[in-house]
Amino acid sequence: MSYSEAKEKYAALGVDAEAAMEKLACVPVSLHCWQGDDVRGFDTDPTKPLTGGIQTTGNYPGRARTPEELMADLDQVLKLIPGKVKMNLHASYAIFEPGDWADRDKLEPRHFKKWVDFCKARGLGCDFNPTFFSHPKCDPLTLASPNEDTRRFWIDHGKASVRISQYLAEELGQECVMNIWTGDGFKDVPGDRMGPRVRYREAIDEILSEPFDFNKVKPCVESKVFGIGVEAYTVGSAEFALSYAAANPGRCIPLMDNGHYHPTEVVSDKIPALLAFFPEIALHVTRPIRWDSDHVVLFDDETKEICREIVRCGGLDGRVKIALDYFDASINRVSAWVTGWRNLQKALLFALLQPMDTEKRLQDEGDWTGLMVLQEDMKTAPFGEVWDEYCRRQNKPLDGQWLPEIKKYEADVLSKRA
Ligand code: RNT
Ligand code: ZN
Repeated sequence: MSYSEAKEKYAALGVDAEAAMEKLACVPVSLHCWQGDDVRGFDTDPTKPLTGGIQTTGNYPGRARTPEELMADLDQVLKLIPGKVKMNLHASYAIFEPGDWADRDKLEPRHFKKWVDFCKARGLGCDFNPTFFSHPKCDPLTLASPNEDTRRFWIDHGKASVRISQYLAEELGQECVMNIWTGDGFKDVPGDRMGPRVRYREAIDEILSEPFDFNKVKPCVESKVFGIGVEAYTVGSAEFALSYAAANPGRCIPLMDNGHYHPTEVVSDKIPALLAFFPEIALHVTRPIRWDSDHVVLFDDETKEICREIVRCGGLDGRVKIALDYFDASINRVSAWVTGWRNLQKALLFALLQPMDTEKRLQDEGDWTGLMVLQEDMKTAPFGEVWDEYCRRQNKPLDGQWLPEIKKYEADVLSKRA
């Protein structure tokens, strides 16, 4: 079947394939820098293990070890993915001139100047994340620590991050989503659950007292159910993060990572619930397997359902800030980036190609028979033809064409990294 035949088939169902492709091409999605180097960053000893309840597994050769290597890998990714890219940086990816190393509480916008140049040269916006993990000042808590000194250090890091986010937004002319996530929590049954949460709330209050323009910087708090080594209790639980955002309109928005809930909960269903109250929300799209496993995003049912809800709720016009968040060290890292990105684009395009007006009408009329049949029919509609056309129009390789490029890059570049 050709694209024009596919387009006709969709048109007969009341779906405009041209409009779907045009819409998707304008939706920014954040590409996480941390897939390229297993969440190591450049500001601490790369031989030390990750802390904060997150972990990468695998030792596939070719991890990026320097800013230059990471940027080269990102350029390889950018050649192979359609859609509108925004970078997503962690504070630990600061780039220091010789003799200008700064600890996280002393970071300055200038430490991200090279990233600004990178983004400007490629027309990208940039999101930002303070890094509250994998650092000697984790005691092991950060913002929720009972230790005044520890808390002060991490609050100052958060404030520095607000200033850096404002700088990124101003330099790049696009809003900067600044996400606060800490792995603060306990391995075993706590003796005090509220104390750490009150300290966390007060610490975020202090961080967000740093001046910023809410039109440019979108602070969020990301919740989590548990992490490795912090199985019993997480300070920034779902209720905590959501309540913080609800209590701070115009200052903070909620962020949901679909790897951070109990296995039978789905973020797809939470999106419309939150959008009934919050003007803006943010997402980390990942693939959980049984727990927060941060696997590469697939074109699977829940990814499709998440995208369907984003589209249905009008989230593509800025209300939903979409970011990828996974890290796989067991396969070619460039391919992990490309696979997850392309699958999210596919899921968004697939969502844009659903006859949502008809579905809504059938539901409101109580025609559940018709709705089920229509939804099942749509599963075999000629989606692949539209996807191929979308890639062609963006001058990006079709499925089946990009892996050879990555293999070549692996042979020429990645395999030479000892
Ligand atoms: C961890 C959170 C967090 C991190 C990144 C690196 O469980 O999902 O978003 O993955 O900040
Ligand atoms: Zn996340």
